[in-house]
Amino acid sequence: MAKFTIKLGDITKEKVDAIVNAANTTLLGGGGVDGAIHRVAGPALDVACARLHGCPTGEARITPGFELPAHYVIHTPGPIWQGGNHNEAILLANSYRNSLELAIKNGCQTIAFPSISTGVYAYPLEEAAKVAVKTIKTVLEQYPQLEVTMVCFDLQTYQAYLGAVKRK
Ligand code: AR6
Repeated sequence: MAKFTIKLGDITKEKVDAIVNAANTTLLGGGGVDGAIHRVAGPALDVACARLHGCPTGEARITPGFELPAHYVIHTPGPIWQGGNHNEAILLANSYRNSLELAIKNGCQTIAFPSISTGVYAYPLEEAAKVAVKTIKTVLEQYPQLEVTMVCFDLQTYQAYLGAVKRK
């Protein structure tokens, strides 16, 4: 049976096959979790990302994890919240689903996600958690070997994802 866990923590410390990065469409790094991942992975990640020449919102790209404990980093730009009528929910679901599918294609079984789009990109937390949990659970039904963890950086985020799991 697939495992789905919500935890509080720092995703750069996760010893998993792949961590997901809440990136931007340039893939050239930024603040938030993206900045933290690039700092710990080291400059080789910047070089690998530059070679990818960006990524459209909702799609995903893979690189090695370099100095991170995770083997791979999967980079996905989530949607910027623009009020909710700009395909935000579909694009956010695409980010989760495409990241999982790319991880599976690369033989990953253990995958950790941050809360995509709920920081700088201002996606309302409760709504984002609902989309994330629903999308991850749907993929997990087809892939019983997977172990997916949501790594929440603060208590409010942790509680929102726990709530979304309970309500499902
Ligand atoms: N581990 C886990 N989660 C973290 C960590 C960490 N080390 N650090 C921050 N978070 P954000 P976005 C949480 O803003 O909204 C970047 O500049 C954070 O508390 O990182 O998708 C990119 O380059 C929040 O809950 O990502 C883009 O330009 C969550 O990660 C833009 O920000 C996401 O917040 C993407 O914005």
